[in-house]
Amino acid sequence: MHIYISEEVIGKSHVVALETAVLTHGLPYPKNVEAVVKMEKAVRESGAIPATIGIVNGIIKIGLTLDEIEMLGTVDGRQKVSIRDIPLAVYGKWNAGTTVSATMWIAHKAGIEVFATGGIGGVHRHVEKTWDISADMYALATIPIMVVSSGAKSILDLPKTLEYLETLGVPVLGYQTNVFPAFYTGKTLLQLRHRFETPNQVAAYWRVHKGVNLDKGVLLANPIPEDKAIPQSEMENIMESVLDEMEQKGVTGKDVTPFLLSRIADILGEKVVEANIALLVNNARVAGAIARFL
Ligand code: PSU
Ligand code: MN
Repeated sequence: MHIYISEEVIGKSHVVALETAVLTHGLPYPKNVEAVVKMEKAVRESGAIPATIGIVNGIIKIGLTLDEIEMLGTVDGRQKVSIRDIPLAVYGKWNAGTTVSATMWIAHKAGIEVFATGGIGGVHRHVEKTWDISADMYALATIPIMVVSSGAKSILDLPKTLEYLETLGVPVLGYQTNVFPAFYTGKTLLQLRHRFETPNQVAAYWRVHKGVNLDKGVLLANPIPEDKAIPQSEMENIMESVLDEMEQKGVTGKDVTPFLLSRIADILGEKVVEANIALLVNNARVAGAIARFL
């Protein structure tokens, strides 16, 4: 299958992949475009090359242009593509943003080793009823890429998400933190066993990780900058009502995550979008600093 790779990215080693489900389904326009542009800038400022990945008219692209980013952020009928949807998107000539699972798969095909996102998908709350577990878990278990994220989204069941990552054999490392961050908030009671302090240390770990050939990803958990964080209690106050609303409306499958994120932003307001952008940019910055050592 053909994957288009931009001139700037081709043949380079210090590249950071960026996803676009956050562009098509994670944030409202124009904040979505602003977020991607700021992430690319942060990667560059760290001394690496950003490779924003998405699907344009059925063509898988690594290194989108600004026009393509603007188009994907606005076009009617834009799709959210997870790993299983990639061939459907090519077949149907979709314009689509790629989730963590799809972006990891595409990035790996091009030899990219570092990837920045906001928060990965994971095991959902009420999983015993819904069986909703993100394909991001499966991708981390099968694709050797270093994923820099602010933990997993607070809409998820975080203890179960961590247990499942252990089951799947995916190492979870803290970046300057002893606890697993929860997306909008950096502080939780979920202890991590491994803490790294510098990009250089993480890069050194990554070289060993690759050498061992587990063929699994790594989750590097990087907390949101403290001044932008939203207290977990504020999130928990609204979670049950938002989940009830979702059940009443019959939202399922890949619509779940976009629905929950947008309802939380509706209820808690602008600061949620600002927090989301802040953590995305912070993850891009750290990912760039790690990629520079590769
Ligand atoms: N991080 C964000 N906003 C997002 C996402 C991550 O800050 O919208 C996206 C990612 O692309 C992730 C997806 O892979 O949500 C998870 O969707 P699902 O739960 O349907 O697997
Ligand atoms: Mn799901």
